Parts: sequence; C-alpha cells; structure tokens
Amino acid sequence: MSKQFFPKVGIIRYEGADSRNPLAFKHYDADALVEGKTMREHLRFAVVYWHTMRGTGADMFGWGTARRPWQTGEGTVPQAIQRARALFEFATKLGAPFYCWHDRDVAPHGRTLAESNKNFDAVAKELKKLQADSGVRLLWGTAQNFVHPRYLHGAATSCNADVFCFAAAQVKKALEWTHELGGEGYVFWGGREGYSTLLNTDMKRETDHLARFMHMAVAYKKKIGFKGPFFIEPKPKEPTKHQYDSDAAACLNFLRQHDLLPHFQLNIEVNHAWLAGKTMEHELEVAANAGALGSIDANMGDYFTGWDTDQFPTDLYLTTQTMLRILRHGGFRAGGVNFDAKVRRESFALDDLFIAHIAGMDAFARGLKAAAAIRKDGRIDAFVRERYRSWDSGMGARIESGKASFEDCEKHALALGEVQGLESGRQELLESILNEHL
Ligand code: XLS
Ligand code: NI
Ligand code: NI
Repeated sequence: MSKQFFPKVGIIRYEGADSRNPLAFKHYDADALVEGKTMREHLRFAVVYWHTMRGTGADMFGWGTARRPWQTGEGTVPQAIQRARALFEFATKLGAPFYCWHDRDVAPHGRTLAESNKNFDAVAKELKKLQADSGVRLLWGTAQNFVHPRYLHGAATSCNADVFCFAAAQVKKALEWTHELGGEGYVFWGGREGYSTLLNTDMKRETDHLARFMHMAVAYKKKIGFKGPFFIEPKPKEPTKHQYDSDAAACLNFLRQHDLLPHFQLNIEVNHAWLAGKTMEHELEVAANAGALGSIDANMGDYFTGWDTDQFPTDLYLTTQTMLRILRHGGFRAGGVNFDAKVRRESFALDDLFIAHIAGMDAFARGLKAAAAIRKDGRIDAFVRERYRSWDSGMGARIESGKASFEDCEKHALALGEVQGLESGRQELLESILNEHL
C-alpha cells in the first residue's frame, strides 16, 4: 500500500452502545436491518471534499489551525492527487459509501479555463481509479462558481455575460466528470446567485438568466446521457444578502415558473433551513409534497450564532425528525446523507475528522432507529389520521372531491348551528411520545 495519511486509524467498526472507544460506531451498524433495509442503504452517507480535505479552520479573524498531512491550499496537480488518495483512505476507513466534490476542490484553479480543465482532468482520472479500487462512489458533483473573483457579482446571475459563459463552461465540465465517474446526481448551490443591494440589481433579468442557465444544463445532461437527477440546494443568504434559491418553496416556485420542475429535485441542508427560519422537517416536507425530495446536506448550525457554521449533526431530536420525514416519504433514491459539515476550528487534530463523522453517523443511525420505532409504535401516525377524519366522509369528502360549492358549505353550516366536537391538538403529548423513543 502507498503512503498512509491516517496510519494510526484502522477500519472504524461497530462496537455497540456500551463502547467507550471514540474511534468506533456505537449505533451505526451498516448491515443492521431497519424496516427491511440495511442502515447503509437507508443512510447512504457521503464525505465532502471541501470541508474534509480543504478545510483549514481559518475564519474571518484567524488563520487555519487544522493539522493535515496533505496540501489543503491550491497547490499543484501532484499534490491534489495525493489529497485524493487521502480522501479515499478516509472514506474507506470510515465505511462511507459515497463522497461529493466541487470541481475546484479536486484540482487547483489554473491561470486560464483551459489550464483549469487540464488540472481537473488529471486529478479526475485518478478519482476514477481510486473509486474502482475502493468501491467508494460519487454521490454528486458540483461546480465551484463562487470562490474566484470573477464571480463576485454572481455566476449565472452576474450582470456580466462573459461571466455567465465561464460559469456555464465550468458546469459543463463538472457534469461531464460527474457522468464519467458514475455520479448519482448533480448539485446546484447558487453560491453568489443573489444580490447585495437591489439598487444595482435587475432581479427579473438575473432570475431569467438563471432559468436559461438551468435549461442549458438540462439540454447538456441529455446530450451526454447523464441520467441522474439535478438537485438545487436552497439557502437564503450568506454570502449574499438574499439568495434567489432561498428556501424549498422559493426553489419550487422558480422551477415551476420556468418549466424546470421535471428535471430537478432539492438537496435540503439543515443549516440553510435554519438560516431561512425554517426547521429541517419543514423544508423536507415542502420538497416531498412536490415530489422533489432528493438528498440532504447533513449538518446543523449553532443555536445562537445565526451563521452557516456547518457543524456536525449531533442533535438526536434533529436526526429523528429528519429521518421520520425521509422514511415517511419512501427514503432516498439517488440522494443520501452528505456531511456538508466541518470540524470546529478548535478541533484541529487529524483524528477529530474521524470522531466528527462517527458522531454524525451515530446520530443519524439513532435518528433512523428512533424514527422506525415511532412508525412501528404508530400512535403519532394514528393521531394524525384521526385528526382529519371529518374529511373521510360526508361533507368533508364532498369538498375534497371537488363536488361541493360555497353554497353547499353555507347550507351545511347553517344547518349545524355551531361546530361541535373540536379536539385538542395534543402537541405536548406527541412530543412526549417522540421522546419515549430517543
Ligand atoms: C454552502 C453550501 C455548499 C454546497 C455545495 O453553504 O452548503 O457547500 O453544499 O456547493
Ligand atoms: Ni451544502
Ligand atoms: Ni451550507
């Protein structure tokens, strides 16, 4: 075997809830069955290239702190190839079946687009080998259309048409490699697709350009025969003041308005939902009800900071509510649980990367088990069914089937005199039932 980047860490194993080994799973037992599927199949965990391989712990106030035995900065193509080996060693030891990248996480920016493409080709060829050797697969690829200064006004929504072309060229290339590497899907997160002030912004024109861009991507996807879904990842702000894909409902409206809905699903990120003032389960429900629940970026925010802090998801209430929605809507198809999460600046040690992922995987495993138990228990589902029973027959059924008019409703209400039998919503009871399973 070639150089090891994590020589002190072996394969991470499931040791059960009583284990005190920080480098073991206490709840994620990949082969254990939940509702007839293995945990591995349910959760489809993915490791990200950006935070995990490129993250340094730098913030606006201080330098990077992370100690990494590979090149985290731009570096050279040979260094990027070493970094790719480090990623695959990490994912293999962790037992993560998938990984995700931005084009520019994988290979350094060149001085020109042609040189960037060449760099990317060289490292992506290595990714193909590493995938074949390890069995680790690509969950999704994406283009990093927000770091380079040319994207300061946006990419597809830039005021400058030349910038649009660079962004299109990058997505074209990233799509080609996603396809070549057998990616399950392809993500669009509009890093700077929004505005800082409306004083300088033609919003109608910018969002029309975004739709034009997406139609071009759909056409190109068909041309190269890529069959995986496109995912849009909503986020309301940061770095922009307002991002056009601000939440699930805004994305769906945009997709419907521009006849794009059949080609897209959503990639819902916890921290982005929170920035939008929504719960994760709310965003999942909105997406699922439109048939567009695709994938999730698993992380969480700080409860007080109010930023996209991308912390590892360790809150069991969150993972349980998330997995309840996912199970209810039939589970992931092309999507999965992607750890778009970074270790804290203070957690600078190399093994913190493993410990953080294990914490997230165990939290999701517990969420999955709790969600399955809640479904088996059945009290919450039964309560919801019962709560709407007035719609199952009589006047309710007539309204639902479209057979009743305002006049019919008025006649019904007049005959009743007053509504009888309103029942309690029982929020506290339902919350305590959920807690019974944590
Ligand atoms: C940033 C986003 C980003 C996307 C991929 O906030 O979460 O990491 O997931 O471009
Ligand atoms: Ni994300
Ligand atoms: Ni994010």
